[in-house]
Amino acid sequence: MKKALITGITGQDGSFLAELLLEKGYEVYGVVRRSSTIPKSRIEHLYIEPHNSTKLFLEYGDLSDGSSLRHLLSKIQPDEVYNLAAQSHVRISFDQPEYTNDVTGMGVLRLLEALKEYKSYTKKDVKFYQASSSEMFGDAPAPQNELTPFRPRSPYAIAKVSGYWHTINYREAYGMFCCNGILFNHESERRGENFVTRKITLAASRIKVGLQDKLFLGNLDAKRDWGYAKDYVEAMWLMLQQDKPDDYVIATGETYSIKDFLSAVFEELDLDWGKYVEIDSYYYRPTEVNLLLGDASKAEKKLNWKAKTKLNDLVKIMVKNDLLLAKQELHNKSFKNE
Ligand code: NAP
Ligand code: F7E
Repeated sequence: MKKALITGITGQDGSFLAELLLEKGYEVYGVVRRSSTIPKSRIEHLYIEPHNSTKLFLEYGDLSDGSSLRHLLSKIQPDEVYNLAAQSHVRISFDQPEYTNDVTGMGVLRLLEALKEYKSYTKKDVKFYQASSSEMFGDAPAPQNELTPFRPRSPYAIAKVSGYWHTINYREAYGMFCCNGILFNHESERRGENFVTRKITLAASRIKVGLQDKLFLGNLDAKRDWGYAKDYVEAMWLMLQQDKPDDYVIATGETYSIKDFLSAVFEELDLDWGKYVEIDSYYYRPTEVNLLLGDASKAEKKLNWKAKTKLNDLVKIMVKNDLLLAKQELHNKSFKNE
């Protein structure tokens, strides 16, 4: 039975990847960091029907703590390591640039060093996936593919560029099986609530049931190539099943503005977004990435991977989930008032 170690298992992608690997018969080990709350809502369902997983194990560790990473490798002896952990919020990286660089950039180096050391005494070449990002392209001209030079425009993007190059360097310098997945934005019903898509689907749903009357947003003109996270974790796994390690762009090949996404969500709920949305400069970034549009033809050719979920279907999935949450919230509120 194969063993996979996932950093960032409590996040959006970590939860979908854990699900996928458990379905494939893997034993899955997730790294969780100590915090004052227990952020496990995205993976709790894996312990109950229909998953009922007895092959999912959580271990404490942190990308800022190299010794915890070395300890976990020797304890678990994984076949594959997926590094999904990061301070992943672009705007917040402007508020916390040093911290973001430490976790999102240096964290990759710490993990790769731990893997190199592990290889030196076990001779085992663990396969390594690095969660690289389309943010690394910044304002490089679209469409962006594996050959497009990076022009990062945030502390987050710069940290990801460093993680990307460390990954390639360990592949070339030490012959390790290291891959970069350069993933364009991907969303889902499990997306963090302060990323723009989920912020919109949650707010629009609460507006629909009368729990909220305004939604404050920043720049509505930026364009993103948005896919569905469940499709994208499959590409991560495929990269580690190839004979040779390589780097791949993963994207839908379609781009839409935040305004387009807003319209689609409010239309799905029969609402006019113009009546509810206000612009708040707080959400603007000092430097913006205006246009991301990925060309995933290499992944299509070599991994036989293609995005399955189009934007309208993604909107439907997210709105359905968040409308249900809003209705539950309303119900709980009226129940308490009785
Ligand atoms: P996410 O929901 O923000 O999840 C981030 C995960 O990293 C969480 O599990 C978080 O744990 C963990 N983490 C944060 N700091 C850590 C630390 N110091 N040590 C260990 N774990 C830590 O992110 P996501 O959307 O799933 O994205 C997964 C990865 O792909 C990230 O690296 C992100 O930068 C990258 N990426 C995402 C996208 C996208 O569109 N979603 C696109 C390209 C690349 P807590 O639960 O404790 O906070
Ligand atoms: O912003 C604009 C904002 O925070 C998208 C991360 O997963 O994908 C994500 O990064 C756009 C930007 O995602 C609000 O200015 C307007 O242009 O949802 P976002 P992101 O910055 O693209 C990449 C690929 C990653 O790697 C990252 O980890 O939406 N925008 N108004 C807003 N954004 C937010 N968050 N909140 C607003 O109110």
